[in-house]
Amino acid sequence: MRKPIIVGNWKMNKTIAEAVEFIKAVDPVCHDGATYGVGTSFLALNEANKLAKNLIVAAENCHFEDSGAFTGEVSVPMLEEIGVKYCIIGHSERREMFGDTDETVNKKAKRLIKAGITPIVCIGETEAQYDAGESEKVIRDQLSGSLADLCADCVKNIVIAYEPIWAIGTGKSASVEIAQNCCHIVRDQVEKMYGKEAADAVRVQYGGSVKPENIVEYMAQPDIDGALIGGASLKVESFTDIINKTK
Ligand code: G2H
Repeated sequence: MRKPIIVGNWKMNKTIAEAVEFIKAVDPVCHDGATYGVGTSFLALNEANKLAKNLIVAAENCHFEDSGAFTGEVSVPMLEEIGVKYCIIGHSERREMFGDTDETVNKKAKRLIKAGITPIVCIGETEAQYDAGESEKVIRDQLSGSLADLCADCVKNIVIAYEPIWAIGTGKSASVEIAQNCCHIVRDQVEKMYGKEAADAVRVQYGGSVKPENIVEYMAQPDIDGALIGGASLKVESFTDIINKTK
C-alpha cells in the first residue's frame, strides 16, 4: 500500500515569518490519511523544519556537489545539517529558467539518496510537446535520464511528480484521464527501468493547478498517489481544505 503524499510547493513565496504563521495554523490539521508537506525557501527551511511536527518540510532545490565555488547554491550536507528529509528537484521552472537538465537532476537525486533525503523528482512535457502528441516519449526520456543508475530499492522510496508544463499556474489543469494516463506511463517506465516491485512502491504525484475543487478526483485515480501543489498551497484555508478532503 502506497501512502499518499501531498506537498505544497511555495516556490519563491513566503518570508520566514509567513512560513511560521502558516505552519502553526496547518500543522495541527494534518492526519494519517496522507503525508502532507510544504516546500519552502532555503531561508525559511530551518525554522519551518523545527516547528513542523506533522508536516514534512522540503527544500525546493539543491546542488549535487558537497561544497565549492558555486555562488548562491545550497548543498545536500547543508540540508542534512538542519534535518531536512525531502527535496524537490527538476521542477520545470528550474529546468526552464535555471538550466536544470535530466543529467543534473540525476546527480542531485543520487546525492540526496546517499544522504537519506527523499527526492521529489519533477518531470513533464511542454504545451508544444503535448500538442505534438509527444507526452509519452518526453515522460519516458526524462525518467530515463533523471533516474539513471539508481538502485531499485532506492527508487522505491523516491517520489515522482508528473507536472504537464501547460497546466502549471495556468488554472488549466489536466483532465483526470490525462493525469492518470501519464502517471501510469511514469509507473510503467519505472517498471521498465527497475522492475515491478519498485514500480509498485514508488509514489507518483500529479501537479498543475491542483486545488480543493479537483483534489478528490485526482486522488481517486489508481496511479496518482498525491499532488504537488503551487498556488493552492499558499493560503491556509485552501491547503487546509485539501487536507480535509483527503482523509
Ligand atoms: C506546478 C504546481 C506546483 P500550480 O508548478 O508544483 O503549481 O499548482 O500553481 O500549478
